[in-house]
Amino acid sequence: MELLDGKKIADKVKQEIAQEVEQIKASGGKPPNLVAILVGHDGASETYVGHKEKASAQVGFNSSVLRFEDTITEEDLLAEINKINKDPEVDGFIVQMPLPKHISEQKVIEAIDPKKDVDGFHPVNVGRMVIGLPSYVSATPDGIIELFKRYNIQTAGKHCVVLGRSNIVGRPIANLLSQKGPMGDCTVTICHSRSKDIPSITRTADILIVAIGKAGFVTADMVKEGAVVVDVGITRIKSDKTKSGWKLHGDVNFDEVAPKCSYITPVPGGVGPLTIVSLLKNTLKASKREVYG
Ligand code: L34
Repeated sequence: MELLDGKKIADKVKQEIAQEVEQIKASGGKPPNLVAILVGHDGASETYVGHKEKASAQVGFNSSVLRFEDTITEEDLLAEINKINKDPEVDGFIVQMPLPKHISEQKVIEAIDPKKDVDGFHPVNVGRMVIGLPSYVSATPDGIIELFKRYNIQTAGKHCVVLGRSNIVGRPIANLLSQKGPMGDCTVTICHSRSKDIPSITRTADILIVAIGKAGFVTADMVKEGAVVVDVGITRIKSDKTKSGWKLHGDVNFDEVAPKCSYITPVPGGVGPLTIVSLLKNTLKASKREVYG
């Protein structure tokens, strides 16, 4: 069993990005500029946006967080998004999800200029991704592909089972892995809450990607010997054994599943750090006008 060390790979990719930013600056260009909008004070969102800020600084980007209270109206938030769409100084921006219940996430996503949508959530980017046109690919699926590339994991002809059909993870990763070409050519099965006999399906997976948000859902009996297992889930459970008072749990019961795997991601330190790095990659692309010219 080998660990897919997301932290290590993320550090390497950040170094590569930092070098490129250095070159841009050396030749008189401006560093990429990323803005993150954070509404309210959700603990996990604060952590994730904090990581995005820190990583942006590490690679030499300009970045800032625009904070709003969770009392902001949908109308006002949409107006703020419009301002950033028009701001020539901003290359890319994201609105951290989830949003308070009175704000439509879909409306917010559709208000973002696809050219600045470095989350790759806008229907234009999703549609372009699906048909293989240049696009911003959402960060978690892109991070998983990056991890496979760096560990030389073969995908062609493999059966990949994806647990979960969310717009930001399950559906796009299933799509990417089924596409023609390197890091694709998988036979893909998507399972979800209405699937029947999930264990009998996951047992046929050469590659198992789990993104359902249920701590410890995948147990040893659900996994084939030698499978590659990617755990996207992060559930915070109260604990008196950690400094922070929280322990993070993946969707996979790591201790019992890991011995059966050829490769497996840990939580934390697996997919999470690559999600951050893929956002940086998209922002660099945005500043170079690589996707839309
Ligand atoms: N708009 N909303 C928007 N874009 C995104 O790409 C996200 N996501 C998801 C939630 N909402 C979003 C993230 O940023 C999930 N996500 C995310 C980002 C970073 C990490 C995990 C999820 C991460 O850094 N994970 C660390 C542990 C962090 C901790 O201590 O809690 C890890 O090692 O897995």
